[in-house]
Amino acid sequence: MKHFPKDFLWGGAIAANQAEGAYLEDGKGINITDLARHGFQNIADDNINPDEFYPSHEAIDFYHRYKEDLMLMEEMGFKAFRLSISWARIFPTGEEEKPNEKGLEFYDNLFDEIIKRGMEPVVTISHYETPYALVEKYNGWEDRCLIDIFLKYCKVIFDRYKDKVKYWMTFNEINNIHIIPYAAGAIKIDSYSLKEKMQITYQASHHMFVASALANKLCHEIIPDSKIGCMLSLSAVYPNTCNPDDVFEAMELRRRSLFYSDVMLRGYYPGYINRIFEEFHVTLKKETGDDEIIASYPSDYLAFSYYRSTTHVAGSPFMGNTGGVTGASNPYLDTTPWGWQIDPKGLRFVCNELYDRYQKPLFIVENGMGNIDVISEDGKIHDDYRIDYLRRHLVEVSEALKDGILIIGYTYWGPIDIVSAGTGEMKKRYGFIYVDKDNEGNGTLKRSKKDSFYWYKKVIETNGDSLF
Ligand code: BGP
Repeated sequence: MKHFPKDFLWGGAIAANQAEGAYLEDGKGINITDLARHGFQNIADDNINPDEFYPSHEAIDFYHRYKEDLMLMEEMGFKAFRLSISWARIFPTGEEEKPNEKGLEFYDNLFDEIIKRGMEPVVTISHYETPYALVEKYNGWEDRCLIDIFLKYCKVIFDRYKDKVKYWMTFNEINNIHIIPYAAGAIKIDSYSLKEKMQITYQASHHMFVASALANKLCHEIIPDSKIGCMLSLSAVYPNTCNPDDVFEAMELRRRSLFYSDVMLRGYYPGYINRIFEEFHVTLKKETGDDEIIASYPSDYLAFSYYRSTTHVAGSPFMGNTGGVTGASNPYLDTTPWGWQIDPKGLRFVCNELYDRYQKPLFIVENGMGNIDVISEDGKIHDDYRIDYLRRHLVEVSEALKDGILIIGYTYWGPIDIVSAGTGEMKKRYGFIYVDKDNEGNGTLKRSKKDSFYWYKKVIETNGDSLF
């Protein structure tokens, strides 16, 4: 039996705000990341401080160098390339009457290049990149008017790219609105009480559910042969012991995330959420027709990121499951230098868990290892640790396929070094391609291949057989 199906979408994934740079070029507006100097785990500035250095403003200059970068992706044999459209390039403040033609042109050229190089573009419509003006004016998704603003943006990009892009996803890691609300929901809630935070977060989530369902509808109308998914952060959650309290709470913690895919894939609010709403005194404002919209236009597939697993001890606070927030340490697992527990089998576990629950295609759109790369005396980067991480995770993906799970593809996170979302640094590198740039902005931006580049190329070339 072959390990991977022959049309498996091997590839890599990046986000505009972490790679493009050119943060003010060709009419782009300021987006939320442009103000997050130290990444989303920290408080973002209200204005750009001219005396400070913002790594994402130039990032790796993908905006001007994408041709060279895509040539390297082609050399690795990528079948798919996941990227996001920077919303503020298309609508600088979100509310212009007409889109910014220069921004649209940029993505036209970019998609053409991706296709020319034999890859399927996989597009995230909103990857932590909401135009900042919408935060200032409406506190982002707290305000229902974001639904129409978002749909106007969706209509423009669906119309424009209908012949080029067939795979879409609406919001990156929508469930992360609970751990990084500014990034995932464009809401600023730091100064609020827990009760207020929960109220705003769930209300914003509701608006995003309606927006996502309507975007699904629009996408299918404009691009009949498209697939549009939801996207969640779904690293595994384990109970710390077999104490039923640990086991039960781990399940409850998991549900805080699965709530998002439950609504977006099944099309209704699950019963268990009422108890959470009661506990935090959340009163959701829904309009007539919202429930029908959510029920009528579910997502076609479930895309998710998987980096690690979290171990939960009963009684400890409920946290998210990625982005650097960790639960108890797991004595069976090693960690990355950023403390993320390396758990390949957890990926197989999650694939089974999700497919059992939804029976919808899964797309692993983020998985990867952030590490400190050192240039050796021979001038090269011998990143065996990354190869080992990847090999072990991909073996588990093949096991999940044998378990009967429908997985349409795997896009490694950060095939080229980019700015970290959580901490805003360059030092945390994921790439198969090294980019000569440091945390302070020094470097030539030159690209070079790490050992993992050749290794992943071989995996794709043999459709996974070289793993064994
Ligand atoms: C996910 C995000 C990505 C990304 C990745 C790795 O949460 O979708 O944008 O960067 O995590 O996180 P980090 O960059 O913090 O290492």
